[in-house]
Amino acid sequence: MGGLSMEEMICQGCGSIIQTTHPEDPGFTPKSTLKNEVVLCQRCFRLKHYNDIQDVNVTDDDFLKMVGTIRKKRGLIVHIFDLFDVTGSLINGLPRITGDNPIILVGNKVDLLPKSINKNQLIKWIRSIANEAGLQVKDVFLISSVKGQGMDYLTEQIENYRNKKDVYVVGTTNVGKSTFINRLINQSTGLKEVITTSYFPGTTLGFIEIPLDEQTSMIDTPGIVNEKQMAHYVSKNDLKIITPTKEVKPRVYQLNEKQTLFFGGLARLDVLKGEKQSLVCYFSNRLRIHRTKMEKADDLYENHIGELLSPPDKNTMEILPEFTTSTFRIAGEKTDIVFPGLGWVSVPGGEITVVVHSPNGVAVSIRKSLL
Ligand SMILES: Nc1nc2c(ncn2[C@@H]2O[C@H](COP(=O)(O)OP(=O)(O)OP(=O)(O)O)[C@@H](O)[C@H]2O)c(=O)[nH]1
Ligand SMILES: [Mg+2]
Repeated sequence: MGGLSMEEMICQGCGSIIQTTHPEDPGFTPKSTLKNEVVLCQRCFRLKHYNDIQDVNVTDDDFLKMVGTIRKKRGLIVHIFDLFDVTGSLINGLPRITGDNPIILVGNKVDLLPKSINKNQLIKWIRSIANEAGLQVKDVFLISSVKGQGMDYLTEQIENYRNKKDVYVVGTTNVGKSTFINRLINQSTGLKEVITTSYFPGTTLGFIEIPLDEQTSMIDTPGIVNEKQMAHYVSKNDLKIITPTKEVKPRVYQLNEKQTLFFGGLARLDVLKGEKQSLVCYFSNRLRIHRTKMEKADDLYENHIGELLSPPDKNTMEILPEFTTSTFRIAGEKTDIVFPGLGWVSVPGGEITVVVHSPNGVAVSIRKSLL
């Protein structure tokens, strides 16, 4: 067997084809590095060593096309999604992309949720959301790829469900697909951080095959871009603020009728009607929450968006879509009001009417409280 020609070299970090001619395109690396034992593209090298993201010429459509090739393959689809952003990270109509291959759903980042959360309730809610999204799934799992929770059980179950076939790990950008596979690699070989990961969406650029045995592999894939995700409307710096990195601490606010909460400047909740209540807010601990009177809220927003009410910052205010509002009348059951990609507010029983404001396209929903 002859040596690999350069065209066939794949960057181990992101799955792109290594090339030495187009710095703006995926897989670029200076010629001098080709003699290294492990070849990383320049983008992966910079991400790894300087945590600096380089934009490349790849469109959302390129990713979709690439992942769509799975339709013609046979294997188990492991659809990873983000438990902190279920509605933003579940892929509607996934079978259109992955064909009629069997699917299991894996909710990642369980470490971010409060420990007191009811796991069965959570799985039930995920199943109902999956149904609405047109997803028929074999099973649902909850894991933390960073902390390791649920990993052993999932590994066992993947072995069952895959029927000696390949395993395709798919999902929206940033849900932790590569982190998940890195953990598996680490468990079986001791090697650390083999695949490049980062808090920026769009890190993985091509398929990365990790052998499971002589015949079959687990395949990391580029994330699919979901326009409904809050992540697309904030700057890289703001993304750091809204993305929790550890268990979210509940923050409690007593709200009277005609009072308002702002979540940075990215979302807003008004209590239109109802007795005084304690609203419990579950958001990244770094996202500022601001309480005010409803009558002052519009002015406050006009005058202080990008400052007191941030994120967004002065630059990203421009790309943030206008707010749309929806009204929810809640009675009886304890209910969560979910702001996709940001967090949720838990409202105790009682009767209450709330008006929520969120960027157009990032639709707020409600669910039976998970706590
Ligand atoms: N808290 C927490 N963070 C996680 C977990 N898994 C991944 N992350 C973080 O989520 C971010 C994205 O992780 P990646 O593994 O790069 O995600 P990906 O799905 O491969 O993303 P793309 O390649 O862009 O599609 C990183 O900042 C990870 O550290 C987890 O279990 N818990
Ligand atoms: Mg990845």
